Amino acid sequence: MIAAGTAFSLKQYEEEGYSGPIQGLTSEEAEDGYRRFFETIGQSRHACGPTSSPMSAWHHRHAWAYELATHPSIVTVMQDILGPDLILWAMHFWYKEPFNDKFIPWHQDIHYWPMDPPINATAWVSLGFSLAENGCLRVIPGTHGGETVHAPIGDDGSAFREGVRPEDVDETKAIDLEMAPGQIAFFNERIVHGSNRNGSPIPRVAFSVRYTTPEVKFKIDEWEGDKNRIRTFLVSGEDRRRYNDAIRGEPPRRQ
Ligand SMILES: O=C(O)CCC(=O)C(=O)O
Repeated sequence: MIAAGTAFSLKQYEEEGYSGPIQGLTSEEAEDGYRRFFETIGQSRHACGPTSSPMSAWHHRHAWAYELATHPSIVTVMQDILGPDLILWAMHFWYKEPFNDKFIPWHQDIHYWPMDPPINATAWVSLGFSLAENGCLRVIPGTHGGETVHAPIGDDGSAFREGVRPEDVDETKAIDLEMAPGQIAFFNERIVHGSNRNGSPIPRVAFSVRYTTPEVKFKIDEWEGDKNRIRTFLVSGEDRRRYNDAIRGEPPRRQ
């Protein structure tokens, strides 16, 4: 069931590793993002299907995506979580077309990232409807206490090669974060989360943005992922340390 967006709770975020959803975007803003998403992948929203378009770092080149990534509803909550000095470092669109058989395995984000120290808050923003039927985001509250071993999944349906081992996951505690357009959930770098297949005709269109603080250094040279996906943008406050000047990004200009 989709809950009405409530206020962000820092207490819940700290105790359970996540909070939300809140109603962060207006329905017009969500609709605009939804439309631009399909425009960018060159598909009609009414006849959409699989795409081979890359889904990361659109905020490096599209002003509308940068504006979504730095929406005041996101920045205000990030300031509550991380403090006044905020660095936006990643954005990824999570699209599941109708009847997409891929699932996102249970995982902790910090397992994949080159951050030292590992400090991150993610905003996961639903542009359309995210429902159990189309594979909404799922979290297991309270699993952010430490890092858990990740191992190969061994299932062609998994969107990631590795995830948390089944014996370390208590799925009975999982929560479906069903969301209406414009709703946002916030979670930290250690909470165990994932999502099921889209078994419905409803596309699932969402994006996540990742924020950190200037005290974090990206060990970009050691990272085996696509190095172009990580750029640091100072969104509020100051960066006195300048650890990541070599990968600083420039916000795109509106055309
Ligand atoms: O969208 C999903 O189903 C998974 C999202 C996710 O893993 C993330 O934002 O870290």
